[in-house]
Amino acid sequence: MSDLTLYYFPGSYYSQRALLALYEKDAKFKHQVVFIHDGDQITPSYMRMNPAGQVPVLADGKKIITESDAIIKYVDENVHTGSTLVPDEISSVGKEVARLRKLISSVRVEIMTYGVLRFQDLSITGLHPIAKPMADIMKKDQGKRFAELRKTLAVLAEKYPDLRDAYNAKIEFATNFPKEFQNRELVVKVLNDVEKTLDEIENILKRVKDEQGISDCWLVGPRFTAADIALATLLDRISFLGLTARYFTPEKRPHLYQYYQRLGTRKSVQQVRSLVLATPRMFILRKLKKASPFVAGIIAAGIGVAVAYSILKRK
Ligand SMILES: N[C@@H](CCC(=O)N[C@@H](CS)C(=O)NCC(=O)O)C(=O)O
Repeated sequence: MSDLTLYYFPGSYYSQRALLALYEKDAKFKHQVVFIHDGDQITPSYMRMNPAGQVPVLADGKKIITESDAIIKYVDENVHTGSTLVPDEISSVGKEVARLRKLISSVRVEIMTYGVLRFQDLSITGLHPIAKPMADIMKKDQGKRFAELRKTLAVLAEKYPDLRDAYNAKIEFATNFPKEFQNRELVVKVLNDVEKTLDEIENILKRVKDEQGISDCWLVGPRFTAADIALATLLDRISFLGLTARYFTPEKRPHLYQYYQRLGTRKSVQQVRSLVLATPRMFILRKLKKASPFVAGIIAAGIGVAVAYSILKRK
């Protein structure tokens, strides 16, 4: 296993799960950022790799793995460093990891995310600054945006007959999804349902702590597993949407609150968060590159020189 490339977008929920798995296993991999808000994922070359037109995708040489759960499994089985993320379901730990992943994945995170971006008053403390520009676009003319997307997809479906079904499936999604996240009642219900899921998680964390007698345990004990990867991305998304004050504070779900503080000290989580924070820089560089590859090269070289200079100065 020598030639891994992850196609992802840093802000994407499922990409973050794949990234966490790779970082947890200390895997060497190439980064290929797919700008999903610019339509990179619907280009014919990308759709041929993943007909769902979604991130993440893992390439291992010529082998392509789609779906974050499958990527986590693949990385776990094929990268022989780090600890086991998906224990065999024959064991009781394996069964519990599978049960918890299912529970956490039952949260309708797309509706939660787009719904709160759309109805920003549902956020308690305000969106993360990185989410703000996107939320503003969504507030303005999302009807137009989705209509334009459907038009583009229809043109592509016509032009590339081998991908017609895949593009048509995306047109269907682009027709139905806006109806869901623009339905305020549904968004409120999804947010209320999260309370129930987190109540269950809080009880589990308390039980594991009492039974195992350790205060710094993860979801199934001392070992960080794929269940923790699922929970880490959910909690980061809650924070991104300015909802932590609603769901976990020292008073409300204190075990979950402590768990979240501990997540922040974990290297893999820090690595993913710094990629998310670097997104605006990536956007600027991409725009420059599109405008003029020559100018972008000079700017990138300039950044390199400045970084090298500051490192030398520190020595
Ligand atoms: N079931 C897929 C879901 C992937 C997914 O929904 N990806 C989103 C970003 S989080 C995406 O690529 N959206 C762009 C699009 O659908 O066009 C997985 O687990 O990998």
